Amino acid sequence: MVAAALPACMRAKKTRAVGIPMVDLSLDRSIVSGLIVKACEEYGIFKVINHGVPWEITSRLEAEGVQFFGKPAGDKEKAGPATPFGYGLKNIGLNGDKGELEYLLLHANPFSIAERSESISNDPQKFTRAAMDYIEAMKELASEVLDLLGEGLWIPEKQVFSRQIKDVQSDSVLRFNHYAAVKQQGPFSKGCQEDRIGFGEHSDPQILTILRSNDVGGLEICLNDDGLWIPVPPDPTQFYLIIGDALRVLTIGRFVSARHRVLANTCGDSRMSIMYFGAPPLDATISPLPQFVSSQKPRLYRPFTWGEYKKAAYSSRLGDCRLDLFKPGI
Ligand code: GA4
Repeated sequence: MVAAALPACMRAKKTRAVGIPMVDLSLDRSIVSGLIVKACEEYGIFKVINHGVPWEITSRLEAEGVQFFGKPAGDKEKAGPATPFGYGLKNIGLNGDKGELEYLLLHANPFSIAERSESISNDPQKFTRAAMDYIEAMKELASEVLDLLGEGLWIPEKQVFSRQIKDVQSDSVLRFNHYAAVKQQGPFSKGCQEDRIGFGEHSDPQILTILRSNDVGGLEICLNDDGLWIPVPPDPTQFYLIIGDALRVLTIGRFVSARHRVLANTCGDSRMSIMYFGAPPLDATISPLPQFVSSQKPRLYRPFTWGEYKKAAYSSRLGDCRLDLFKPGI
């Protein structure tokens, strides 16, 4: 493939120092809603501080993740393979994508968590409690941010986004990613490799992602077609919110679904991140809200359900633009 045919981000290795927007959720509602709308339009990612999630909830789940990834390979494999849920090692999705990581992918439904916990932990009830408390906290945070977005966009029914992820049938997902540090060994080691792809470039298909990592970096976002990757500094005490494709479609492209990737360096420490992906129920229709459609901004895609979009995502490769499949006439 000629270099020019690749998306700009994949052609270039350069990075750019840009501050990711940071929003203090304890400020006045009208200020916060304006700030997050702007961040979603310009970046598709922002950090929240004063988020109200108790540290105890985050640290308990982090400890469960550390304990799981610290197990012998044979024990971890008992929780796999990830098809798509379960333990995965290097294989991402179902179509041959690879990354330098191991992960646990879980449906956020309480019954599913309780069932999976049996193969994940020696104390399944403790794991289930930690995961469910975290998921509840993430659902609350995501709903609050989505309501603020509804307000900032002056949508009459301000819970139009949040009710999708609050629905008992919501298809939300919890994910742990572990990028192990590879220590340099022996006299022939060639130093650190700084561009091993941990998780390749993609946008998240869901409505909203909440990401939290330990203090090891690696996450980068690509904003424009300028080929520059922007490092996202790790901050274990705060959360990054990332706009997914579904919210991009609902706002007819007013919000950007941030393309991101993770580099796994061979020097330094291991990175562990935990993501909550807030999704609608499988039968929910993803179609732009009427107030965003006009003759100047016609709808770009035919209406589709979250289930259809998820199926398209799982039939594609990581970096593919799955939305093209929903253009009228295709
Ligand atoms: C990206 C966001 C979430 O991690 C995820 C991923 C999923 C998987 O790893 O199983 C996908 C990927 C993600 C998008 C395209 C498809 C599906 C791997 C892949 C190649 C859980 C999700 O929902 O979509």
